[in-house]
Amino acid sequence: RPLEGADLTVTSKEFTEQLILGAIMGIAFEAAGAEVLDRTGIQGSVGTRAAVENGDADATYEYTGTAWITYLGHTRPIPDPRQQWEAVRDADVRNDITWLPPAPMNNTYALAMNQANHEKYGTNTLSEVAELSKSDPGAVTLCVEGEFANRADGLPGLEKAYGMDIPAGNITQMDAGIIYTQTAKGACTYGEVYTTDGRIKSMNLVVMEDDKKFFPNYNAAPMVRTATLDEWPAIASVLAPVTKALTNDVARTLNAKVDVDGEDAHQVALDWMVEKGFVK
Ligand code: PBE
Repeated sequence: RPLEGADLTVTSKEFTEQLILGAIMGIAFEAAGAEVLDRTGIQGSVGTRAAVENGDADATYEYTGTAWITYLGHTRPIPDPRQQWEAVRDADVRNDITWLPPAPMNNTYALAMNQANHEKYGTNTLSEVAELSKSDPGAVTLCVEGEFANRADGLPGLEKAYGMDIPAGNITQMDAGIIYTQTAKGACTYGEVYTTDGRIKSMNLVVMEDDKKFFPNYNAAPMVRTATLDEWPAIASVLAPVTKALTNDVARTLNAKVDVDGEDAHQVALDWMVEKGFVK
């Protein structure tokens, strides 16, 4: 077993998809013979990144666009997903972080609304939301997370890119999970959602098209400490087939098992790893 003798710590952010991806990574390492310490579930992107930078963790599944804009400080996304990943990989060398090849899955931010509001306001694109914010300022109320409210690839950048001007009083901050129920209820006209979240479908929400391509690609990819990878290069070949299997459909299905059906994230990850033959 290629990772026999390795002690590896995996981390993730606190939301469902991240808990599942962190569990998948840990299970892959264990199946290859490593001892794994689970430090998944860290609050927020910045704290999770810090854990990998300072050695509290060896590896995580991170999103390319998140690194490019939020960690590496760039303002313009690179439209091609592969080139976006390459640019992140190249830029992070100086931080002693190595990016392994990305998954097909792309979990981007979006604004979504319930069916009744969709019929009432008829918006289908973010440009139309921007128009509505000018013609009927009271109509555009938002339910968002604190992180989205403050990230350059979140609300501040979105407002600038689309020329939206949303009064602070129209914006309510809440935890990611609560946004879906509040949006479905119509407590806010638009909720900030993740496009691979299982609740978009189960709650019948309508996702606004990012017609100006403001949001970057957010392909999930292993972000690993270079020192760890130098010691255990087999990490790359252990993760490669697993990462390749992570499509948007897989992410949505696994996320829904947790957020819609109430299953446990680690169990969902393990079941999938067994089903796919990554764990015997
Ligand atoms: N995302 C969507 C966020 C949350 C989910 C990938 C843009 C992130 O974790 O960076």
